[in-house]
Amino acid sequence: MTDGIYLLLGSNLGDRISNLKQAIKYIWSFSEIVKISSVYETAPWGVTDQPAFYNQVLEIKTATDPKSLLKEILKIEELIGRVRKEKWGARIIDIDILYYGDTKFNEEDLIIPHPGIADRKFTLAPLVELAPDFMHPISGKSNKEMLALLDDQLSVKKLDAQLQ
Ligand code: PH2
Ligand code: MG
Ligand code: MG
Repeated sequence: MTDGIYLLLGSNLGDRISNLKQAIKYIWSFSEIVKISSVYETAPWGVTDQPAFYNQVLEIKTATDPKSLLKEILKIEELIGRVRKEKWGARIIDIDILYYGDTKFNEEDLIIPHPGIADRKFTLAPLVELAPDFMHPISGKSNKEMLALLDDQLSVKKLDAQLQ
């Protein structure tokens, strides 16, 4: 069992809250969810001409190795109804592996830690809520330090509790 496995959920199509909840329900089928962040409403990053996202980070515990974890995740995305079109385009659900403990993994279809962490407030804000002092296994910087260093002007707002 590896500690410190963090997943990022994102949705910007359909009923975003319900999509996140469905993902959480399916993730329970192969792992224990240890912590769940607030939901954040975030301006679209990369391709900006698309609806705002809801993003949320989970800490999980699982015996599933990284490659099999990716397979489970792709299955869940499909079950919820994701259709892949353009890179960074709108989606019902996206589930990304941010960290798998201090594991470094680099293959064509899976890179761990996720290479975008340090550049994206929509990822770092919920991540810092759960794990401010968790250290990036390559840069050695904590999530909190990366967020403080980041200059990303795109809006990231914690959703009111009654809307989550
Ligand atoms: N995901 C992307 C591209 N852009 N922007 C926000 N705000 N949130 C996301 O989850 C997101 C994005 C690619 O996966
Ligand atoms: Mg993504
Ligand atoms: Mg993805």
